[in-house]
Amino acid sequence: MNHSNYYNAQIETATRSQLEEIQSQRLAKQIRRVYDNVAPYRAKMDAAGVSPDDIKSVHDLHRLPFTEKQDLRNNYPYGMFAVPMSEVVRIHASSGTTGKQTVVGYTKADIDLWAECAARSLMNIGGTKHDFVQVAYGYGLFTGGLGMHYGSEKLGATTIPASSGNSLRQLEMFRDFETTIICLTPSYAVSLIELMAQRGISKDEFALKAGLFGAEPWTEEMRAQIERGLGIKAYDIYGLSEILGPSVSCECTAQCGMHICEDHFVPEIIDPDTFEVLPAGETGELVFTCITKEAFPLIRYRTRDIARLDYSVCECGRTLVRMMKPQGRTDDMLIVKGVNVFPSQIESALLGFDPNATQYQIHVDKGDYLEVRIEMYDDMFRDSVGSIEEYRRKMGEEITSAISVKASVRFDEKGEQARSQGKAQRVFDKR
Ligand code: DLL
Repeated sequence: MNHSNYYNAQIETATRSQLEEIQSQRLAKQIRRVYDNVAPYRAKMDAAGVSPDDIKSVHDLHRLPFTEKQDLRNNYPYGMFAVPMSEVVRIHASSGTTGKQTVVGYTKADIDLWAECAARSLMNIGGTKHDFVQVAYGYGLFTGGLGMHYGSEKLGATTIPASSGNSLRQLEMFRDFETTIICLTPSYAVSLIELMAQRGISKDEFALKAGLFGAEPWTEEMRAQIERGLGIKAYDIYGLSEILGPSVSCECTAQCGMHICEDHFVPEIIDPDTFEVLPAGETGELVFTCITKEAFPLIRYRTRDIARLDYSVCECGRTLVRMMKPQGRTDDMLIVKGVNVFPSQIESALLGFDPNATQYQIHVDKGDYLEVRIEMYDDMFRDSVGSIEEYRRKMGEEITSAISVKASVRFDEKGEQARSQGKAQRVFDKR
């Protein structure tokens, strides 16, 4: 084993029992802390009849009550912080689609552990201090920009704080600053690839080798498009503000699931209806417990993301559990004519049929009628896909068979749909 491949070899290659030992110690301490310092947690634990003394190991986790987004709203903005605000050196916030935004906070030590997780992510994909890392996630209350920025600096790479937007400048920076690693949302990457084609800019002008793409669901088919369009390896990175931001988990060069920083975040998979903890390998809602964070340590937080965990040792040598690509959020799941539909299923079918149909929207109207609107691109009907009517019919069939509910296809004019510079809005549910 070559330890120079890991940011923290001791943790990243620990045996399961070593990891559980570390997790258990940290969890017990954390539960005592939150019980003593966070009134809503104390109330919840008292109501559930659990005392901090009952929590001695990770195997006791299931005894603790869950935390949900509503708890954060009820205690807006700082009611669930576990340290005095004088210890909080930064806050971030996420708006979400409904209700008040969620405010999260970090102590100095929290920022350090976040930077380490983000540095691990970059190292997972072969990053070193010799890399030029262009961070094109938005900087600001969104965690993407500053999260990856600190990680890149921690790794010692040359960090380019581009933020998102200003797309032509992004491409100029790729070229002039000799960017080797990029960090941005997959939908923004698609917008940049399109701009390259429009401006006659070739990927050969760049020194890019890899990218960390996350903050929204994306499919294997989309990965293939991004890899082809930019001539790089495209890796998946996951996170959420409530738990940390980017780098809760990240793929390695094996591209087969994202290693969770389990020394900081203990994952569970539950059945979202019965709340029962599911056995390893089953698909369900991802739940995280923060065992080291000081300012905002959520316990058994229900992410609403649907995923599966794989505890087998990865070919990269890391033992940290891998979460498979989240299928989507329970909140984003559409129920159309009584059938559950994830937007990612539609993306897979769409790009499986036509890899260039990367600009699309999903519309559902009051009559439960599902329409996929695909933006036209140059030469769309020239090749194998056939005439416009043939394309519409075949694509409709592909999507219908993937989601088991009737879908129709409509073409939008080139340039009609809004381009993403961050998280793309794909679903327009008018019901
Ligand atoms: O999106 C943090 C982040 C920034 C992750 C940059 C990766 C890269 P939030 O804005 O709080 O935080 O949104 C979190 O986005 O619960 C998932 O539903 C979704 N999400 C994040 N990463 C992925 C991913 C950031 N790789 C929510 N695949 C999460 C699928 C993702 N969904």
